[in-house]
Amino acid sequence: MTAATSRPTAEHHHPAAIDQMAVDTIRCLAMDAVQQAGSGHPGLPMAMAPVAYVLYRRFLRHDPTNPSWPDRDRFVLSAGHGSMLLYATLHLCGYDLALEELAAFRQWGSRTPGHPEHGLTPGVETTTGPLGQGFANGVGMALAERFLRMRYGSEVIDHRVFGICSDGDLMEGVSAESASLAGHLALGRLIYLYDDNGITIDGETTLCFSTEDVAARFRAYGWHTASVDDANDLAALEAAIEEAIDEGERPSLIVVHSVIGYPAPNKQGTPAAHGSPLGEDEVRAAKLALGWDPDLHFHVPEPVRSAFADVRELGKRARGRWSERFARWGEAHPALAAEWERAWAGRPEPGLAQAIPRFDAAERARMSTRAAGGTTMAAFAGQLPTMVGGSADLVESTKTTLPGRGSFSRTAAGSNVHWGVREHAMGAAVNGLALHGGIVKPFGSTFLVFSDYMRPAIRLSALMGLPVVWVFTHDSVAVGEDGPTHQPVEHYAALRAIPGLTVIRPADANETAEAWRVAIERVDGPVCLLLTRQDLPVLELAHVRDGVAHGGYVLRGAPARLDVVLVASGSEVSIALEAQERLGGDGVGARVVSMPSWQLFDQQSERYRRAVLPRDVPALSVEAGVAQGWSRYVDTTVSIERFGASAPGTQVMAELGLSACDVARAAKQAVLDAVRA
Ligand SMILES: Cc1ncc(C[n+]2csc(CCOP(=O)(O)OP(=O)(O)O)c2C)c(N)n1
Ligand SMILES: [Mg+2]
Repeated sequence: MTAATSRPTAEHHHPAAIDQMAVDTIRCLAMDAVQQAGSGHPGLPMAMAPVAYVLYRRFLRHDPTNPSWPDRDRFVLSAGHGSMLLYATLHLCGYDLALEELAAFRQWGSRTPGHPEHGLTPGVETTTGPLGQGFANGVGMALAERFLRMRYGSEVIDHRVFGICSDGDLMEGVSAESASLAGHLALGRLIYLYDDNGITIDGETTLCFSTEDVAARFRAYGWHTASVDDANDLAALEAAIEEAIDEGERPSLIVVHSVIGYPAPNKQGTPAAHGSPLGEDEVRAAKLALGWDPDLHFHVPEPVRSAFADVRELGKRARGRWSERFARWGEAHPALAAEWERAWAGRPEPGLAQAIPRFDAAERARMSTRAAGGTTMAAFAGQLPTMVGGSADLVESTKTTLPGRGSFSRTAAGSNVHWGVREHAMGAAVNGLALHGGIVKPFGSTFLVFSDYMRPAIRLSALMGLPVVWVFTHDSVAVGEDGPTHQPVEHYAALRAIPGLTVIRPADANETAEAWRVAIERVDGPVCLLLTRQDLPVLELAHVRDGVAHGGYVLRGAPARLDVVLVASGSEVSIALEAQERLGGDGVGARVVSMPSWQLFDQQSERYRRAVLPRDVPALSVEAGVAQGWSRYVDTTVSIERFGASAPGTQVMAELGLSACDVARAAKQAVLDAVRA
């Protein structure tokens, strides 16, 4: 009989003893789950159990029975490898996450995947695992909180964002970028606890990080910092968190010194505790060190279970008080309240369809799609009062300003965020805006070529199904003189390869306006708009706009006999139209299909797709990038299989084989090949 099993019931325990028992329960649940799964990360949960416990039991305003209450505090486990810390804590708090789910850690179909995934596990606010992403998501969440608080008032939105981050998080550039921005914008509702354990996978941080004074770096960013010498000192943790809350103005980083894998006697303090099960013997030894019965697995002592009842009770009361405040506020401000409801549903104000502009070729024959995008944003801005976003220091170029809506700064909650030259942080913070809720539509913009700098965040926006918009301009080698470093060629293919990301590359101003409408109306995933720097003809055809939602459509049919189909996207559509005329002159009947979006086209019926791309007619794609992937639609491709060059844009396009003449020649060859075959 061990000390643990002979312990009396809750009422005989000093509160401090209950605290300790609860912290140790988290530790044991984590050890057991990782051991049972045969994989996972026990070290962080064991060491940081006191931090999670103190946060969830004493500070976090949350209601386990209602994980999506708008004014809840957010918690972000940026060091997602420590997922068992979160799962164990959520379970104890009474979230809908049964002990069986913990026992099915990392198994197919469980709600306890290796790293936390938003939308899968109740109480998990974001998907992270790529280090640093969660940290930067939290910055976006704090930005959303400030924006909404200043728009709707603190009766209805007034909360904090807490998080735990690790050495890896703080080595990653994305956390540095976003911390710099958070400091500049004085996002004082943001409080991170840094697991300073001196260990990463490769060994001690003396290998590559320990020279850096992280706290000093954060102070230089404009953060408040504090430190706790021993992660097991609950009183010190509470004091540091209280101090961070009182700080109010600056975001806070609390450096918590911990021992990874505590109290496993042989593996604590070593990388061996990071990412693999401790082993049966070491788990037993660790449980014994805690005074627990080593034969008990997935055990939650009754006093601990009952102790967490107050978390649910307090949470319910806090949410109840909020609901009352919200109801009173709604009565006093019915119009704002209706707007709030739509915003939290991710919907625009009524009148979006009428607000989307039409472009008349008679008025303006040529226009870049970035300019059309800017005009469109200005036109629908009134329908999206909580739209927040901006550019990574290229707003003059990407033309993504919401006119009249001001800049977001430390003193004003404007809609236009100046992300600075921080693409990666922009991406992750835009995801955070969406994750927070109430912001319709968060967006980020830069040159297409720099999407590489934020690709991890784009990928996660798709993985999480977030309704964000990525606006990438300067979308081809036609940008010209800036040269190959600034000329995307592989980027269309790279973005289309991301599952769940709707990529739209409109052919003219009208397709651009329609692309924005599609983007605004999509509530379950990200949309990426690829827009040109250079002017393009404004297409006069009546059905141009309607076609976009179908992803691909017949823009201009063959005059008589159909010999070949030219399929193009974006700026190459007008080249295809020109080629069509040339071909007609030579007696070849060509149809031009505008294909702004593969993803949207693929969602159409087989019948529709076959009507656009008949099986028995040769088809040719025309796009100013690598051909990778086009073979699923066409027989032949006109593409660019190299990097671009520094020269005027029209010349680069022509030199690289993207003139109407080249397209017509390739089309004739395709017709010949089809006859021979
Ligand atoms: C972007 C990214 N690179 C690499 C990894 C793989 N990885 C997971 S945890 C980790 C570092 C572990 O060190 P630390 O963050 O200090 O966590 P600790 O071991 O102290 O729990 C690495 C490299 C990752 N998850 N994300
Ligand atoms: Mg570490």
